[in-house]
Amino acid sequence: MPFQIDKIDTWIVDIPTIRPHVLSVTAISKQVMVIVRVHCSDGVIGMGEGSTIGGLSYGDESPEGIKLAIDTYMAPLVLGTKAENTASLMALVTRHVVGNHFAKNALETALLDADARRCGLPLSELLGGRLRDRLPVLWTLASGDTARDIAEAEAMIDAGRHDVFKLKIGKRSLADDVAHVAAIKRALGERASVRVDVNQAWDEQTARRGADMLADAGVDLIEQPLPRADREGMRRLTEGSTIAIMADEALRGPHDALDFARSRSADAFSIKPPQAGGLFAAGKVAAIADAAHIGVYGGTMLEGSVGTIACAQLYATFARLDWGTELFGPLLQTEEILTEPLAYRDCGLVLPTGPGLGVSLDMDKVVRFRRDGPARTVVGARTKESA
Ligand code: MUC
Ligand code: MG
Repeated sequence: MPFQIDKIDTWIVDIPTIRPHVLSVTAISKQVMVIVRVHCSDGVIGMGEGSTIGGLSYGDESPEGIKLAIDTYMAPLVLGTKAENTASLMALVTRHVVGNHFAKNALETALLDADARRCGLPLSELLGGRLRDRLPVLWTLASGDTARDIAEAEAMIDAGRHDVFKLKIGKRSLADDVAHVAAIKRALGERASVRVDVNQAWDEQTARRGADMLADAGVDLIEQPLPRADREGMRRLTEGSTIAIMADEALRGPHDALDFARSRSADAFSIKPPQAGGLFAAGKVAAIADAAHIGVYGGTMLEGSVGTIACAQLYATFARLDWGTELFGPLLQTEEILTEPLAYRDCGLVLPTGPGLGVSLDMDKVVRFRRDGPARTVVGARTKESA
């Protein structure tokens, strides 16, 4: 049934985190997301999210830039056009807009959410079909303090919330980082798997020494140890390491994935729709990993609930999910902007069964946390809205 896109909202929403989250490239105390809502002429509204980590500290796009790219360049292309389907709209956008993967992902998600709601199907069914109803979810320890991280992990294990932990390292000296990781692994023992994410902070020689030391400490995996451009280094490291090496920031879509697979420059891929350029593109990255016998992992940009559930709808279609997922973003935030929070249980996330993303925005909360201050400037009509 033909319909057209009538209106696109893009709102920057700032949500505080429950504690500082320290990475090698930045430390954040709030998460910033762009919430996108696509209003279609048949009354259907789809939503998506564009989140980055620490403004421009982590990637090439900022929340402000995502909003600008959608408002100024993408929305005029799709507004008022007779929408055949999301693929055709996104092909149009891609013909006119180079790069801007995070913004494209946010818009594509909103369009796909609208399609799936219109069909009355969970988004995962449009993305190939759901193979699992629950995704394993790890927790990232990144307070910057060893004792606090151990206490946090112990509490998570006792509560049955997580039993796999990722530690953010690379900010301190190698010796200090290894001492930090080893202390945590010693404290948790066999009760938990421990992995590290270096976020590109090492050079190859440091990475080689680090991999040996972390193997001795009982660590299972090292994520993106080298700068994203150092593919040769990643290849040599993967070949020589006894611990699995995962590519993350280096994977910006299917072409990178193919290159990594051909040269066997990683043992595992962190699949991220925003980095890949959308849910379709991320699905292709996963397919390449699968075909190349490379481990599959469901990554996060620390999205809020909308972006997280969009990723979950895709990851639920993966035949293999060797390293689980890190879809814990909403749990790091002090506020929930959905009418019903996501269901985290037994070290995992339970997929919703409703149409589209399967979640609804709590407009009171969105209004309260919108950066442009509608809580101050808009009165009335603050009702819960089923998006
Ligand atoms: C990344 O590099 O993986 C995921 C978890 C986390 O703490 O940071 C993100 C980004
Ligand atoms: Mg990473």
